[in-house]
Amino acid sequence: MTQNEPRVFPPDFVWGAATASYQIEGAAREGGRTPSIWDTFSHTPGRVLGGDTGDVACDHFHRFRDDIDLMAGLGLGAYRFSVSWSRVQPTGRGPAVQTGLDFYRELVDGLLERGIAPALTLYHWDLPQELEDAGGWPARETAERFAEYATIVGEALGDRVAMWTTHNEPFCAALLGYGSGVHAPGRTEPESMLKAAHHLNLSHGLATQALRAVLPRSAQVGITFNPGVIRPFSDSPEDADAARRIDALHTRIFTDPVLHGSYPQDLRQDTARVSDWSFVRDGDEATIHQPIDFLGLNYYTPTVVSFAQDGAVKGNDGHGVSEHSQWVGSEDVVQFHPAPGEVTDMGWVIDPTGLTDLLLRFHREVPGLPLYVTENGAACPDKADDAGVVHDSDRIAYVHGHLAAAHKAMEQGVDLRGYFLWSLLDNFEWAYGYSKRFGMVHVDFETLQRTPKASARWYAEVIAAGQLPA
Ligand code: IFM
Repeated sequence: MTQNEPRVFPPDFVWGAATASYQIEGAAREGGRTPSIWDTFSHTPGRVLGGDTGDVACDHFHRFRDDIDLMAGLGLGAYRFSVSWSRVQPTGRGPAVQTGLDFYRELVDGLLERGIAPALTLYHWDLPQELEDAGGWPARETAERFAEYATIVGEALGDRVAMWTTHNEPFCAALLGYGSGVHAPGRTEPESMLKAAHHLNLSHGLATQALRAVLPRSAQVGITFNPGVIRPFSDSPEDADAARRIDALHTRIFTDPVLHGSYPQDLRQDTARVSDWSFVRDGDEATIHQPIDFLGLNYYTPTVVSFAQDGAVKGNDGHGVSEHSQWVGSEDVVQFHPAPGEVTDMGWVIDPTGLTDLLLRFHREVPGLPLYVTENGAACPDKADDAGVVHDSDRIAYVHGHLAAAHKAMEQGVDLRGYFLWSLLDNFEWAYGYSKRFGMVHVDFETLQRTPKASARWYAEVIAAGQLPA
């Protein structure tokens, strides 16, 4: 295919957009909802830029009907959202709260009425604070509680939601939450980080079993990862080894047990000085290795690493990986480098080839498993004109480039079923608060008014045409 030909997607390709509960819902203290770790973290001075919190966020809890109208106006075929555990089972134990479940039932019904398929994620990082107080993800019991929560949500919505995801980016929940501490709950405990990763994996296995027991047979169950696209700085064997170490810690710590049923031996060796991994019990890896119906992949930017000559861990890849790479191996051996090229407002280099590489990797690793891009998008320094419209040609170029990269992977045989743009709305970007805008719909955080950006209109045209313009 030449540069000048439009890229046509299959007629049943799923065109979606994604959000997450804590980033958009607000209504933090309504309907019996109790604090999650992100409520606690964001209310702790110094944790989130500008002291921003998700107390109000986009107020989607009250405005979800308007937001569904916006989605319908764009012609979205699917909407990926997450459920707030604290809203449906406030203490993380025991009976569900009906008002919480009613909110998600109304949301799902509203989507279905407009012909938009709901794609539900059970966990996008907002653990009920009570469970964190009882030990959080480093505690094995949290995995068991998660399976109970999965049953509650599965029983409530299984008759109307066809696409179920257990976790979004467990990398962030474990490594950023318990390793580097830049995300909630803000702990910096190397062994807890590894335990958290294992219990997130275990909870995926247990929740998948729990969902299968209550969902109709036609329901699709999967998980979303944000695997690193790790590139060695040079061709040297030392830099290849640095890339291997970070790939193990960032990606294979999750993908190997989930997709293949065992932890990588090299990861166990690399991390031997912080843990003997005795928290992995007999049978755990088999439990984690449940059959899944699809794999969700999130991609934003690649990571470049090298061997650090002087043994120091340096640089920052923008994800916080560097802050915990010091626990990989018996010596501190990895240096992060800024990848060359233009960057988004997050400082993340724009490199669509990484998406093609990522899709091809998992196409080869798990042949026959349908893939979705469950997140991809750009934070841009948006400026509204006098009419309040943002002309975000930078975001359009980013999405265009990445859709073309996804199409290229499909030409090479990748079974890619859909693409979810991150994000529908500007929202609470975790430790960056409201300072970073990823939305294709602008949100005025004073008035909460929504205004579609140029990218929203562009995406609607792509969806309507089912193809990317040349
Ligand atoms: O906003 C986040 C989202 O919650 C998870 N994936 C990455 C996005 C951009 O940082």
